[in-house]
Amino acid sequence: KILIIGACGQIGSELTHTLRSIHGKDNVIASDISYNNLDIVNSGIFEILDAQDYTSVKVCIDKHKINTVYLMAAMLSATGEKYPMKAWDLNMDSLFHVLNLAKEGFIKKLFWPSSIAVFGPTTPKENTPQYTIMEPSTVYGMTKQVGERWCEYYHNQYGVDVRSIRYPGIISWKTLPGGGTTDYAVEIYHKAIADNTYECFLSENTQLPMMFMDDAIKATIDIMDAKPEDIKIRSSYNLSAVSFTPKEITESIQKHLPEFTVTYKPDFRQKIADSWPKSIDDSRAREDWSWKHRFSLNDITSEMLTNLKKKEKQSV
Ligand code: VAH
Repeated sequence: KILIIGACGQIGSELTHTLRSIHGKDNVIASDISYNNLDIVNSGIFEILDAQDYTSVKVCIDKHKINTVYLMAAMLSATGEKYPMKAWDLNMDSLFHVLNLAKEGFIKKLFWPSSIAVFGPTTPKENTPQYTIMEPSTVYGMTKQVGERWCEYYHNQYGVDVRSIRYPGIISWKTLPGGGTTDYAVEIYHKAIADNTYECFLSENTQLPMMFMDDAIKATIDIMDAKPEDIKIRSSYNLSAVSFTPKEITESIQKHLPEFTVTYKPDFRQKIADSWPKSIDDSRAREDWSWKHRFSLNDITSEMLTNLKKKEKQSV
């Protein structure tokens, strides 16, 4: 059986739905620290679980006879800069607990997300390689960098089957993201529909690697379904789909909503975004486990506007 820790979050919620459709509803246990996504809470087996509490995680794994865990709970880049020690404790404690449970044989296969946040201001920004300088300047990025080292260590020393990908910014319409720097690329669609205008917290030429949620979910499932011998990188794989700026996403929205306008008011998240790459070389993921993305920026815009309009009609 599968346990998703952080199932109420932006990626965790869609991972829950997709894994349930593949493996059957009762074979996927959703868990989170609170009931903050009623769609998830009411759509199958749900457990309140504090990812920082080793005993609770172990009890949940025993109770539901779990053998695969997706650890999707974390404090993201922007919030992590407001609460550095909380971000460190949450992101690291939760990872150590599942790595140790895997080492002790209670978890057979583990997924842990890394991020392009592992890269920092001294990293080459264009087509960032799989192996390169990594001096992350956010606490979140530091937790991802050291988390990758621990994943590789637990694999090499104890044979733990942990797999990881460095997610770019993820764009989706079903669940709002929380506390990220790339969240502008989700908010902009909601505001385009609601107000036909958006005040963007990044400057217009801030190019960042991004991906539609369906691509991110497919990559997550593909890497977990791959044969162990095909996963040759046990720190974390670079992964990319598209890269664009707020200006470019605005232009793609204006193809559907010609009157849509954006103003730019960069805040503290500009410094975080400026420390990250503009584009990523994900050739190793493409070679090792046949990764390829599907959604272009225009596909993303069309999906987002269509589904958000539908969602808005249902909610009135
Ligand atoms: C964040 N969405 O903004 C996350 C992600 C690459 C960005 O890690 O913090």
